[in-house]
Amino acid sequence: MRIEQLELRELAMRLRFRFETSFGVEQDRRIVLVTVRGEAGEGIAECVAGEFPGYGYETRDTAWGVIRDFVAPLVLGRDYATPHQLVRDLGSLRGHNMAVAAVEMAFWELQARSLGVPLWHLLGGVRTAVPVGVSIGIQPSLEATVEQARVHLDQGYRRVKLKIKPGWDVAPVRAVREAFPDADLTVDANSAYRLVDAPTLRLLDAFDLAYIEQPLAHDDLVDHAALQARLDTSICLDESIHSAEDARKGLQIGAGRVINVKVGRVRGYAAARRLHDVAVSFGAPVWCGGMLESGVGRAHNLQLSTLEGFVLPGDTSSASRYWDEDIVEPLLDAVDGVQSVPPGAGIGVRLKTDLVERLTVRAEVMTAAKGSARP
Ligand code: OSB
Ligand code: MG
Repeated sequence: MRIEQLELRELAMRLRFRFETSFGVEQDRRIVLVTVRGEAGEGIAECVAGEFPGYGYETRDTAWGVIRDFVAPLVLGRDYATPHQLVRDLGSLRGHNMAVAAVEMAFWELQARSLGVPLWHLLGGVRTAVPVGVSIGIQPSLEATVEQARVHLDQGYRRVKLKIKPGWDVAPVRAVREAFPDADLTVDANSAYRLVDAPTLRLLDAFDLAYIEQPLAHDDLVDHAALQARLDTSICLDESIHSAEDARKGLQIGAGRVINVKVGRVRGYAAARRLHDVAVSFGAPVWCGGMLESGVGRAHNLQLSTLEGFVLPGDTSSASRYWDEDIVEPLLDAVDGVQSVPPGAGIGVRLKTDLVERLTVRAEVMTAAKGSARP
């Protein structure tokens, strides 16, 4: 399939809640959508690079520039039989995984649509319903934290993840655990601790957490292994894992026992699938993380979550939790903590084009040179 056109679009959207983590606060989001067009139609994906380089180094602007200046010239006018050929062509670009992933994911969507099948068929998924949890930002008080946990557990969510940071860790976890003795509870530090904080993190062992997500540095595996040896609770790696090879190394040295997979962070579906296979071979459970995506990104996350090894609830909670009005139909809302994978071809959702037009603050289209026959 020849790639005729790439379109970049930036949308301004406002979350229904203020989301505070150890690395910052967000509510006004800028969503970057990437559309890949060919003779057979189009495929779409969301680039998950943030507004601010607090989770990873990429931002919407670095991703935009990398796609326009480096990815587009490599893929426009090329004829790919499979997404793997496109991945190979982008192998010369170092880093910028979220930028590369967005184009790769849009091409998978295009391919699935042109074949008339859901994308998960091409990935080798095994389920059509995905259990999901929620990620709850740092709240102004313990009472508010317990209340947020209550609201979401009442809605049927299968797991509650609390964001923590130094000074906001044992107390909120104790409060929520006391209120909900049987809840599936986890925490996410987004790299806010150092190995010297091990005594504090060990206090969390008392609360029967399913895992502690990314306690140490974003680029570390070695100290995580030292910490894991001192904890009963499993460590789940997020920021530190950028590839299947990272996962192999992390699991091999015992840096954690669980992995949060985000397609954007690891450079696309081909890499996410390999990472998943590595984790399964180690007997390590994985789950699908979220990046406060619009319906486009979350529809993609659901496709990935259908793979066999995704045995823990993911962060793909309801559209109506994030947005007053999401940009896709059908609306991806969880029922009793389970998201059904929409049955349609590709990612199974359609853009609300009028709404997308209204939310757009920037757009750029790149087209293959006419008649350029590139193999
Ligand atoms: O660490 O998983 C994370 C959001 C933005 C950046 C990083 C993370 C998160 C979340 C929210 O935890 C997950 C979601 O609801 O999309
Ligand atoms: Mg995380």
